[in-house]
Amino acid sequence: MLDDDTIVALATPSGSSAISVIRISGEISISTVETIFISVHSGKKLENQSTHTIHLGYIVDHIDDRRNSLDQVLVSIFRSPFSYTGENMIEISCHGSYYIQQQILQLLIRKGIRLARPGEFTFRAFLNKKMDLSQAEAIADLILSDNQASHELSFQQIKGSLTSTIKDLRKKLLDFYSLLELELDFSEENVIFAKRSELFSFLKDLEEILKDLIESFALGNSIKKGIYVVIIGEPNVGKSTLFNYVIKENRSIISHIEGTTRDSIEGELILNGIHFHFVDTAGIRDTKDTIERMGVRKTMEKIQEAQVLLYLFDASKNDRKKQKKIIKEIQIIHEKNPLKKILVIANKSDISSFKDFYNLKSKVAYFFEISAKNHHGIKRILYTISKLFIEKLKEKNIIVTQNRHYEALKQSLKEVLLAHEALSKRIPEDLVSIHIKEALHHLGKITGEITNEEVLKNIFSKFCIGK
Ligand SMILES: Nc1nc2c(ncn2[C@@H]2O[C@H](COP(=O)(O)OP(=O)(O)OP(=O)(O)O)[C@@H](O)[C@H]2O)c(=O)[nH]1
Ligand SMILES: [Mg+2]
Repeated sequence: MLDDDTIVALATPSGSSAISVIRISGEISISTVETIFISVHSGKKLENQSTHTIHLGYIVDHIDDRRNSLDQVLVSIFRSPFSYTGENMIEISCHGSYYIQQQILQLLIRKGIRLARPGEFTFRAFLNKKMDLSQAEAIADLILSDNQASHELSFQQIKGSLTSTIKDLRKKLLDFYSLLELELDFSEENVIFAKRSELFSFLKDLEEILKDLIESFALGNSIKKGIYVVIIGEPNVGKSTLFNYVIKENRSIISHIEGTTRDSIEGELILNGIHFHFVDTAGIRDTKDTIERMGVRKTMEKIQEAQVLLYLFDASKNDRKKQKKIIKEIQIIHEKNPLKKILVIANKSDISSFKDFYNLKSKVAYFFEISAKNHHGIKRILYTISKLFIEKLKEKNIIVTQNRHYEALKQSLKEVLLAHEALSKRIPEDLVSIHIKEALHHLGKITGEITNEEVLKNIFSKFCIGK
């Protein structure tokens, strides 16, 4: 799978900037750059320089034509195996003009170096065992991360915490597998190599660890993609007023007319390093208006997407009967969506004389009184939302963020449970062994110890060129 030709790509964005970096990786990278580089110190040869050194000089079309230099550059040398890809590598830092970038690239291509495909540098690093697959995937995530939380998640994965947990589990499982296979080889002698009690308790521990990792995916995935906070409630309770204030933009129309918002509108906010998508929705009510009904249907869909629901009501129109209705509605939403956090918010406290929310407060997990119009009490809501996720993040040592890992963990858990069951029912050893082998296989897919070409292609095609 590893091409042995030498590749080049622009590692920085194309277009003007202060500096651009051109990366070259492969056997002939140093010797090729040698043919277009003249050091400021006459007679200095790149081929004779040690790894991890930087050299100032000029890029020229022909090494003998010193007068027509294209740019003054810095050239960094990384010799195999001490480089990102594990191959000989050179990075040329040139001035960031589109013309210079293209000229240097074309010069190198004329010298027999080819343009890299997306993710090819990292792919080579993976094939040369500089990193495993989960670390390579985390690099793609790191480049895309736009907030502190998703940055932390991808960086933790690059450092290899998921890798080392999976490798450790796999090694122990492999030991048991080998012993069980040995027993099968000696089946006529009826000997036991793998202690059943130890295997039993290991499978139990493994189950717990896998369940924990699987569970962490919901959090990891929502942090990577941004957490959906959907504002719902009857018409005219102040949803759009709250929404506009939170996202610091007048995105939604506000009016005293019921049914003003007809479509759901999204706005972004980063709170304590976590990315949130806030969604303003059409107020929920029975209506004959076709467009408004479509809006209400859309609100119902947005509720499904949400991790957090802000249920708003008008405190100035509150009475005990209304409170009963609210409690009932929250209960229904909660039963349908047990994992979503629901924050109940009494708005328009500035004009409300009704202060007795005791019944309601005691029935719901989170209760706030605010005035969206006067911006009172909103900070406390935002603080509560971000705290919900920061605490969850702190609870977990490792958080799974990739769908591919999540699927592999689920398949692996299924096999571990089957192995456990087979063992407790005293089903013949060879069946236990088959399930353990399958569990090993699925765990191996995460780190890339077991892969197929299609999976690799898919993973690396998501990278940008130059990474
Ligand atoms: N006094 C007072 N009025 C408010 C407050 N929040 C919103 N309003 C007013 O209530 C009316 C409705 O506000 P919106 O934000 O449009 O309400 P909505 O829930 O988005 O309404 P729909 O889009 O129709 O579902 C407007 O006249 C707002 O100015 C508040 O805290 N206090
Ligand atoms: Mg509205």
